[in-house]
Amino acid sequence: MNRTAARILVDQLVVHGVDTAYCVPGESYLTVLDALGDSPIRLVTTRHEAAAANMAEADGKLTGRPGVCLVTRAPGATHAAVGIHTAYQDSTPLLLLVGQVPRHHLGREAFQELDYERMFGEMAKWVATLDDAASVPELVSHAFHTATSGRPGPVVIALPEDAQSDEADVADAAPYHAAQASPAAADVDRALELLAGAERPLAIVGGGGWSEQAGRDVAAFAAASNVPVAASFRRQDYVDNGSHAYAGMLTLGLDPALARRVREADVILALGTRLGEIATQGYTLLEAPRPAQTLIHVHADPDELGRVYEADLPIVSGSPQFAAMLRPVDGSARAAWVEEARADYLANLRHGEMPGDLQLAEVMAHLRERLPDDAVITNGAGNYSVWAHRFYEFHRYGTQLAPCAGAMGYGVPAAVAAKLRHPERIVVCLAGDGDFLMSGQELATAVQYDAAIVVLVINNGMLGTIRMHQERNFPGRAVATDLVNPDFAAYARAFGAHGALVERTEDFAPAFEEALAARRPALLELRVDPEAITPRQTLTEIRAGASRR
Ligand SMILES: Cc1ncc(C[n+]2csc(CCOP(=O)(O)OP(=O)(O)O)c2C)c(N)n1
Ligand SMILES: [Mg+2]
Repeated sequence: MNRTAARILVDQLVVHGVDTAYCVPGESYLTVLDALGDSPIRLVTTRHEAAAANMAEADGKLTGRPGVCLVTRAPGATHAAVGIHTAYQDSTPLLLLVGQVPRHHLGREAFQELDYERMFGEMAKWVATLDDAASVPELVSHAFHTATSGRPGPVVIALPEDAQSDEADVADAAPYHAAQASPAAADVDRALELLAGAERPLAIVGGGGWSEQAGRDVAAFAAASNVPVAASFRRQDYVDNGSHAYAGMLTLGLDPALARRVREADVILALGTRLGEIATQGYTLLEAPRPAQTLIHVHADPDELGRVYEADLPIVSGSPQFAAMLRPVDGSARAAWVEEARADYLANLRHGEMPGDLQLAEVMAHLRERLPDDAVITNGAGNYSVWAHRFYEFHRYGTQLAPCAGAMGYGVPAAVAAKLRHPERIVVCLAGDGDFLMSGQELATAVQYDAAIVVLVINNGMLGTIRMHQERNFPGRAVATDLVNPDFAAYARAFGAHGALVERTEDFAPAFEEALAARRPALLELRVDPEAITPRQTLTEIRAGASRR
């Protein structure tokens, strides 16, 4: 039976298990939209393509399957690009479907034409153009396999307007199976031998393609073998933070004790992580290219091994596949090493007093106690996130949605996607005053689709992160970092959400309960003192320190 290419495409999405897609409609892909209209896929209309792409990215992080996003030609594609870049850096499976000019206009710089292969060439694993209706099952199957196999990442398919209505009689593809390498037994033996012989071993977990079981396997191995485990940047939910061997995360605002521990380690097992710029503090904790520590580097993508670091034992493997092969080794001689690492981590959870009536650390400590293990925490970029990362604890995989790529504007869309995926869970978005307004319009999407998220806008009246860097590098000179903000609670209420202002620490807990009880999207503006720029130092202290240099 003949079907249009658009219908075949949508049927393939269903075959591959897609149940939700995020879009901003456009006239360039009407035929595909129409085919979606009577498919079982829930199509979520967002208010900006960056948000649509970020929602798809977050969904990909949550499910391990490609999140799906549809946008129109160049204006939609360029808006969506930030989500594609995040998916690339965060190793998240994602499929972007983007409208394209009719084939006979290609190359004319027709209306809103862009060459997506060039545009997305550096931030997608694969960019393709739909040309032949009969090849659509193969094209889409290839896209799903590419997005999920090896190091996961984004794939882009361009949809020329005229090609969408071409017809063909072709069978559907079979559902995709992501392919991952497993380690050779001899390599696992050698890795365990190195770890058994170490005096001060350390595991660092991160990267894409993780699983809840991988977290359990690593935690069990680490506790039984006395190997402390650190999470890399924004991968804090990979291993239960309550487990005995968990030693903290390699993040911005890194705990100096953990930094010391990485430097002092004699054997490092890097599992899944690329050992990126943030996790290695600018490639210094492990010196590039030849670290002082013996390095076992396990990664799903052979191209990552030896790219920066010369590993003593490079192993091509998916993280769950490697974790499943771990067997306890005798680490009884180094019990103290693990206990110290754990004590340092717990000490770093304690906070001191910072200026202002609203102590962000206490808010985070409250959330740590109050929220169930399955609550999802999202954020974008900004110094406020340092509190969230440091003072919150994660116990289950899939509860932290935070862009490793560091893009502002991620938190609200990610929260909406999380709430639609897990309506029964509490979803809290943390956003800065700058960060929030890069995607605050998505409160409309939250209201429209009944996604009762709670957004905490941490308002310090500035782009605080950049101000901090200015005070360090150009003390006393704040350029372009002050913000005049709207009344955030009123803004939320204008969307039909619950909105309230919190100015003192003691008012937070009741305001948070009220926000949850509202059973609709809610926003709390947390007004904080701009002096409280990090949990360790005030703005004045940073300026004074820099002036003395
Ligand atoms: C899309 C994007 N634009 C710019 C930046 C650079 N940047 C990083 S943090 C930041 C300021 C964030 O301000 P705010 O959300 O108010 O958080 P604060 O640092 O004040 O806590 C900026 C501009 C970025 N990371 N992403
Ligand atoms: Mg701010």
